[in-house]
Amino acid sequence: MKINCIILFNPISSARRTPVLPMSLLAIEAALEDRWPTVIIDGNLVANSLEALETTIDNDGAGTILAITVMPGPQLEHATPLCRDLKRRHPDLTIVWGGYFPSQHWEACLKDPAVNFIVQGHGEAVFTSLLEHLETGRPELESIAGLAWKDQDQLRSNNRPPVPHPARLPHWNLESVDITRYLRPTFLGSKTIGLHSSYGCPYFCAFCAVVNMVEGRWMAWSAERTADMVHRLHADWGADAIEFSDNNFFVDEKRVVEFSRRIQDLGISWWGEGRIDTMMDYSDTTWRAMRDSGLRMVFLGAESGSEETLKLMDKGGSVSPEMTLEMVRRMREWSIVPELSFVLGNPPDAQEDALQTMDFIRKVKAANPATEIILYLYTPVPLAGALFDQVQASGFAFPETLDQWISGDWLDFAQRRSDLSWVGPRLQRQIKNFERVLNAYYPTTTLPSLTAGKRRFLRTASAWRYHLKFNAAPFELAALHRVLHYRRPETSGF
Ligand code: B12
Repeated sequence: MKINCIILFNPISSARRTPVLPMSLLAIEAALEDRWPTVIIDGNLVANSLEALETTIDNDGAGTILAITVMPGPQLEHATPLCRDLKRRHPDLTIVWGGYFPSQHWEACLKDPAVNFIVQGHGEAVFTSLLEHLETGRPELESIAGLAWKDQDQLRSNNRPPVPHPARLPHWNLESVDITRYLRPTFLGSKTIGLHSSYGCPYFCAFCAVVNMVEGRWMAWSAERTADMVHRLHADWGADAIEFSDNNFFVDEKRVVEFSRRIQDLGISWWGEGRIDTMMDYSDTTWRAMRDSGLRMVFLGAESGSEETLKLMDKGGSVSPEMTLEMVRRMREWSIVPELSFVLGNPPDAQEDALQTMDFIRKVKAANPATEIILYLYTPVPLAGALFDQVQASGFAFPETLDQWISGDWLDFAQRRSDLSWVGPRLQRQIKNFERVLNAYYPTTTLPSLTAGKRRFLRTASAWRYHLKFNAAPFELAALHRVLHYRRPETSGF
């Protein structure tokens, strides 16, 4: 086939349609090095995705590749009916899915008549080889690592692809999207934008989907390339804050110090994700360089207040509840806010596990009241290990079709808020009530609209509950949060 056009599509990724730079698609587009006509369409920015795609697809769709990035949850819910509709209208349209969801659940995706190919893992080389095959018949489909495809009535998945080194990949073409649409006001700055400067993470945490993508590999842009990108976004579009959504930005201390020094004069603010044990090993010189370069908050996986659970999670390294407390105390000295995420409700005894971690969170808050707390429920990913084995033994199984995956319960599951059998509704309510009281007594600092007065009012209204550990039926606090339009970053981004 002659490829006339490649449409790289970003389905709607949140109910609020908060536009986040579609970095997956910018990375894929850059790897194609203008060999084919390509257009990026972001469903979060167009009124009607079907109409927007229709204008780009000719006749029966022959020669057009629709390549879609799919995360679990809202993106899957948007992409599935959309692809089926487009396939009905353009039977010769070639549809390719890539990203976290199809990489982990390729069979459920490929079973669907609307989907022709799945690109698993980091897709730069995989997708390019697929396009070469579609145009010239070479390479053979079975030889393309990372590809899942239909061989007559058989579904086939080739070996996992190697993880490409981001430093050796072409630079993103920022002109391919309207950057101004991705600059957002947040607590970090008036023009905040997302960036991603590395692939992977060296660790194997049992609840994390990244492990399946990279199996412990971590590779990054150099400090120079990362800083140059920040300088450009600042100079050309006035970006004054950066959210590095790398799975683990802080793996390499030398890179972080050099990066911090290279952006120090920009006067921007930034945020990133890291590990407690890695950053506890950082020198004070590094902490000073990060602070002086505008680092405001670090997302850190504290995960649990229980040593046993951390072992069960294969957290690895030397992360411990004691080290978590040391870390929040140290960050207080550097006026950098720790944003700690916890995974609650882990088998075998979800109740005991959750109560232990909720108690631990009170110690964290006492050590550093500014600490941001994010609560997730343990949500299985297809990763062999003690945790997954336990939930499978209790009868847990992933859906086998897209229709099941886009059904209510599994959409909640994908957003880590579903009613999991080993947690049960009573414990789920206890965790929600604890979160409610915690977010009243210690309201998030990431909500610019929450004035000091409103924060004081929330704190006063919840003080008795927090000190008496009385979390049941916090309806008055729920009403207050509604009136104050309170929202948490983990559900709606900053
Ligand atoms: C930015 C982001 C968001 C943004 C949306 C971005 C968007 N596209 O509009 C927001 C904040 C809205 C968001 C929301 C959610 N997210 Co999110 N998100 C991310 C994050 C931090 C960065 C993604 C990114 O751009 N990476 C940079 C690019 C370069 O890498 P990449 O995406 O992996 O792309 C490469 C490959 O995956 C592949 N690829 C990807 N797409 C495509 C498409 C094609 C056609 C091809 C060929 C290849 C390909 O090739 C790319 C280049 O190598 C990732 C974690 C991460 N660091 O990657 C989590 C992540 C994907 N999100 C996750 C989750 C769970 C969610 C939520 C469900 C959270 C929630 N509780 O609500 C929601 C769901 C939203 C939805 N489904 O619509 C999980 C997915 C876990 C899983 N089980 O699969 C991740 C992995 C975080 C984590 N560590 O757990 N997210």
